[in-house]
This record gives sequence, C-alpha cells and structure tokens, in this order.
Amino acid sequence: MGIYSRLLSYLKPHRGRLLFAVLCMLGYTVAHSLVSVTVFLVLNGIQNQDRVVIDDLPKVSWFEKLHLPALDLPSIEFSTTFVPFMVVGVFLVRGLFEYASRYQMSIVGLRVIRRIRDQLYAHLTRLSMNFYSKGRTGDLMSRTVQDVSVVQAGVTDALVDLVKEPLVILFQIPLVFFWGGPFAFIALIVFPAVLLPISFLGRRLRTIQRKIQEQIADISSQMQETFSGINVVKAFNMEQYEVRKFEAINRKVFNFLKRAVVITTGQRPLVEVMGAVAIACAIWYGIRVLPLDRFASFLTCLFLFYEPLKKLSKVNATIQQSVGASYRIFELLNETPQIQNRPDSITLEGQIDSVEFSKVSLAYERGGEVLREIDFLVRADEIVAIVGTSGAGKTSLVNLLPRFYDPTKGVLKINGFDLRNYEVHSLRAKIGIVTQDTFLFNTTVYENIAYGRLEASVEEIKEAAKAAFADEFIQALPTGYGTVIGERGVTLSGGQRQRLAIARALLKNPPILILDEATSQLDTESEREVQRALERLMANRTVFVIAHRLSTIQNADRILVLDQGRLVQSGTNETLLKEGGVYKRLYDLQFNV
Ligand code: DGT
Ligand code: MG
Repeated sequence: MGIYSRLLSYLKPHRGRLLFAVLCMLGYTVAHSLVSVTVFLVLNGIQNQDRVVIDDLPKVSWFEKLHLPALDLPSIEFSTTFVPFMVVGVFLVRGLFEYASRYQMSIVGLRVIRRIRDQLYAHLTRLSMNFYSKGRTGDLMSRTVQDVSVVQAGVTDALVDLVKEPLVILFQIPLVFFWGGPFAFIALIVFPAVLLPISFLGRRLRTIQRKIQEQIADISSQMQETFSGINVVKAFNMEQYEVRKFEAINRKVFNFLKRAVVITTGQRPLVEVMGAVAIACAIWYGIRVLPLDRFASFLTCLFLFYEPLKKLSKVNATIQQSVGASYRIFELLNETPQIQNRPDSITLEGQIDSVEFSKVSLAYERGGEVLREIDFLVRADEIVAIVGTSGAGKTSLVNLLPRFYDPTKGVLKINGFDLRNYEVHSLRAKIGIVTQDTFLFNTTVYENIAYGRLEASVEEIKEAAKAAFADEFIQALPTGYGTVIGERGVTLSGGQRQRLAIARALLKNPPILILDEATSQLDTESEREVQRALERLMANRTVFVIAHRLSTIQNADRILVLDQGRLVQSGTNETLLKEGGVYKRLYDLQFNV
C-alpha cells in the first residue's frame, strides 16, 4: 500500500480538478440510483393501465415491522407518457456527469504521468557514473517508457472507478433495502465473500506484473545491445544466436502475460457467478412476497449493486498492475547520486595553479583497488603524460578529476583545496575531455561543436573548427555546418570525429584538459592533422594526456608511469629511459625501438 500512496501523492497539486471530478461522480451516482426508480415507474404504469400510481410505499408490512419512522409521502399519480422522457433524462444526466468526471480524472492522470516521466528523466541524468557503469540503457528506457505507461492505467481510468464505484455501491445499499426490505440481507450477505478472492488475486497479479516489467526491460536491453553492436553481431554471424536469445526472453514475457490473463479474465465471471448466487437467493424468497413493480426494482437494484463490484475487481487488477510497475519506477527515483555538492560547496573560479593527488586510492568494488596511493603534484600549464599497460588504471586516474568517481582513500586537490569542496558544475566547467571514442549527437555540426556552450556565436564555432583543422571537411559536407550528423548517411571517419571533439574542447577553452589518445593509428594524413589540432589544444593548459604517441611523450613536461594501479616511475622521457624499469619496457614495446 505504501507504493500506491506514494503514487497518489502525485495527485496533491490537482486537488481542485479532483474535487470537481468527485462532485461530478456524486451527480452520476444520484442519477444512476434513479435507474431502479424508472423500472418501478414502468412496471407500475403497466399494472395501473397507463397511469403511474404511487400511494403504498410506506405501507408495506415489513416496513411497519421495522418500526421506522413512516415516510409520509403524498400519493402521486401521473400519465405514463412522462416515463420515457424521465428515462432519457436520467441517462442524459448520468452520461453528462460521467463524461465530466472521467475527463477531469483522465487529464489529472495524464499530468501525473508526465510529471513522473519528467522527474525520472531528470533524476536519471543526475545520477553518477557508477550507476551507469552497470550498462543498463535498455532497462532504463523500458522503465521510463513502458513501466510509466502501465502506471498510467492505474492513475487514470482505475482512479475514476476507484472513487465512483464505491459511491455507487453506497447509494445502492439503501435502495436495495428500500425495494427489497428484509430480502436485501440475503442478497448482500455474499458481498464480503466476493472481496476475498478479489484481494487474493490482486496480490498475485501485482507480483506477476513486476515480473512482466522486468522481462520487458530485458527485451529492451537485448535490443539495445544487439543494435548498438550490430556490426559485431554480423561480423561473427551471430544473428540467429541473438534471435534465439530474444525469443527466449519473449517466451518468458508471454508466459507471465498468460498468467496475468488467467487472473484478469477469470475474475469477472467469478464475481458474476457469486453475484448471481446472491441474486438467486433473493429471487427465491422475494418472488412470492413482493409485488411485481417493487420486485422488479429490487432486482434491478441488485444488478446495479453487483455491477460496481465487477468493475472494482477489474480496477483492483489494474491498480495492482500499476503498483507492480511503479515499484520499479520508485526504485530508480530512490537511487541517490553518489557525487553531490556539499551543502557548503564553493565555486571554483579563476586560475588553476595546481592539481594534487595525495595518497589517492580508488576501488570500484569493495576490495579491488585499481589505484593505490597515487601521489603527485602538477603545476599550471604542465603537460603530464600518463603511460602504463592496458588496465593499469590510466583512465580511472583521469576520471577522478571531473569527479566521475570520488577516491575511496586520499584527497585530490585543486589550488590546495579538496575537489569535493567545489561545486561540481564549476569544477567540470574548468575541465575539457577528449576521449578515444568521440560521441556525437544526432544534430547539426554546429550544435555538436557548441555542445556545452550552446550560446556560442557562429564565428566562435567556425574559429574553433578552423583551429582544430576541421573546417575544411565540414565545408565539404552536404550542407556544411548545418549538416545533421547521422542523418541521410552522413557519417564521419574516426579522425574527423576526433577533430570535432577537439573543436568542441577548444570552444569550451578549459584551463585543464584531459586527453585519452586514440590507440588505433589513423591514416598518416588525418593523423598529422589530428596531431596538429591536439598541439594547439594543449597549448597554455594543464594537460593530463594518456599517451600512446611518441611525439606526445617527447613533448610532455613529465611522464607518470602506472603499473597495476601504482605510480611506479615519474620523470621526463630521457631520465626515465636511463632509469630503465617499467617505462623502458613499455617504450620499447610501443615504439619498436
Ligand atoms: P586501457 O584504457 O586499456 O589502456 O586501460 P586503463 O589503464 O585506462 O585502465 P582503466 O583505468 O580503464 O581500468 C583499470 C581497472 O579498473 C581495470 O581492471 C578495469 C577496472 N575498471 C575500469 N572501469 C571500471 C568500472 O567502471 N567499474 C568497475 N567495476 N571496474 C572498472
Ligand atoms: Mg583507458
């Protein structure tokens, strides 16, 4: 119930609309109760030869036995020609109220869903890297799109019925007694018995729905993986394998859906049969005692009484399903970002004078340290090259600077202050990152370069592109800077992508630069252009470069050698080569000298 009340808390801002909807429902319920009255009028009219004569209502024998205060109704008499108009009138009023309440409730439901989706997306983008390192894009997409849709059913249609149907039941109860007297007890005795299976089946359904959502998330994950790695799938002839994997997941979804169908479709007949038993009991006794018009109204009332029960059982199913789905949504909303601003955080402003690692250790998972007690200090405008074997911890080391992760032990300082004291956005504004695989957005070249500084002028963007030696190939694209990347087959080569990334970084103009050089060798032409672009980018900045190029190593002011998470050597190319050790081995391997 906690989850559903959390869902309901989203309704708070819509109190006005809800109140209006509930009032409309009350109107609906009143009109709805009049249905049994019209039945009474019709039969009464038949019995009295075209006239409706009401004069005996309070004089029924069992009424007197109950010692109720006598309803001193005046006797009424009118022509049956009015009755059809009354019937239309009752249904018209009922319909209007139903429309108004359902419309308002549905709008509220849609607003709630929009809010949940917005909140979910905003929350997800705030979560830290450790959350995303689990590689769960498909699952996240599924939760934001699919699970939220399931929840929608629970807060729109279901909510209407959840309020309306109990009202109908409440209004029908006195009417059932009014028409049926003591026989009403017989008919209503079954009522609590109906609730038991409904609640039991509802709980089963909730569990099943959660499973269904999990499996659907697996479907999106499978699709996301296959399609983003489609070249690998094809290169290794694994299409059939992936198809079979997909079919296996899909079969699981099918099986769970089948179980849900058993409950959702079986529930209604179950409630119907139980209702029929109750009504049969009432008929058994009532048929001999009650006058025809009264008996017909009594029966109508009973049917109208059991109808909402059927609806409620369906509503319960829908609600349980949305609770099952919202569980998975709240699970995401409950995740807290690992990297957050401290309450007393300060803005990082002005010059960057020093970057210091002080006994910094990092473990992604408990126990497995990938960086151990790293100690070094970098002055402004120094170029620091980081070398080491694959898996030595180079990327992990530089990822600490923009606080993608925080060190598990030790402190990282900028200008002598712990990084964690700075406001995260102000810190990241000072850092530019160019990695091996440049991510480009499916938008224009302009926007891709200006990403992070969307307010930059066209001149500034072109300036940056020129400085990154990218202007020439951009001009050659179908619509130059306005070309949408990824659209109509516009794809860029690795070298071109890198130069766009360099232009992006140049435009941002950060005092600290992190560079993860490509290991793959570009062709000599673009290699030279990328190299020149990088040299421009590195000038007058504090640079941390994960070096794979000989020229980078030769230009570096200092080289840090990482080995299994430890800083084992540091110095210039010459001093390190003289020293021998890990660096000498790496150097010989990489540059074949
Ligand atoms: P590279 O790029 O192949 O030259 O290697 P490095 O030196 O950049 O290595 P790095 O820092 O990516 O990885 C160091 C170790 O940390 C390696 O054993 C893999 C592990 N590792 C890296 N990223 C993550 C992560 O996000 N989560 C976990 N659990 N482990 C990670
Ligand atoms: Mg790396």
